[in-house]
Amino acid sequence: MTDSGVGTRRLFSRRSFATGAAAAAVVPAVLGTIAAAPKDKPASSGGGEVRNLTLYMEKLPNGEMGYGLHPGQATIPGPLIELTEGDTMNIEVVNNLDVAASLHVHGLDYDTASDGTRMNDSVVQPGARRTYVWRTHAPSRRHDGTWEAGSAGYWHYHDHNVGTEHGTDGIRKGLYGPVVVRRKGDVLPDKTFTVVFNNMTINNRTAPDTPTFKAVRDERVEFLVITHGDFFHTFHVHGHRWTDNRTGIWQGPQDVSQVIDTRTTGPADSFGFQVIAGERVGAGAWMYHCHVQSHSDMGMSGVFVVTEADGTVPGDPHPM
Ligand SMILES: [Cu+2]
Repeated sequence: MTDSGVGTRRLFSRRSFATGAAAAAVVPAVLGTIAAAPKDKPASSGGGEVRNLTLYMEKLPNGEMGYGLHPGQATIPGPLIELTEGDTMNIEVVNNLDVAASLHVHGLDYDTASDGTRMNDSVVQPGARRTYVWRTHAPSRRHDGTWEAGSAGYWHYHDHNVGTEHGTDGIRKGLYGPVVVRRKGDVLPDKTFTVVFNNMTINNRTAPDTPTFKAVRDERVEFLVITHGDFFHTFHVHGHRWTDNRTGIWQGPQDVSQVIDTRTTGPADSFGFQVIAGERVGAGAWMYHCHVQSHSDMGMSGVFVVTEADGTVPGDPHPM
């Protein structure tokens, strides 16, 4: 008990100061209000808004690669792209890399021309730009009476061309990012944290350089977990649990979904959930990590810091 407590404290105290800015840099803001379509613009085929976005693919100083919303601001993971069912997103991708690269999304509707593969001539040459179109839809009844599910969910995008025709090197070097499609009426989080298990890293980093996620007690926090690479992992966060359904929010006594605090995840898998920071457990430094023991020991671990409203954490000698 004492040993683990001391270890956590030391990790937490150092990280609170040393990695605050870095942590913020790898958790880009949600794109809640991107170029909403004016009234004279064509409506989305899904009945929602048409939005336009520009993404820059760039090399980072250490040789990694990332997507960013502005030149020189690429991050790993790339920016969170948020849509509501029915929306269409036109994404102009500018390739500032020295290799051909692309944008491939999971879970949304797109034509083969927007699938990001060289097979369909859907890649962007160095110095060039290309617009990918993502569509989404709400649940609906088919003509035969069965239901077609909507696009709502926790998804992700990544390169599909660097290194191999599957983007293996691009993904390994950081060309990936989160997507969330919401259903109208969904409860919105106060903040979203993206955790990407990419081979033996979290967001291409290992402890103690993994992201520190910060929230104030009682804030509604959303985690979006994505896996890439060659291994299976188990996402676990201390002190918090969620429902294994689309949103992580329990729908009431009729909801038979399992309540969990760990979930196994494999390559290209993605899921998300919302929790109330510190609910029933209080403020504190709560670990999140892969629960495959050798993986956590190799650095697949980070800290979710829940502060009191005044920014302090009980027992912490160095309040933020
Ligand atoms: Cu793991």
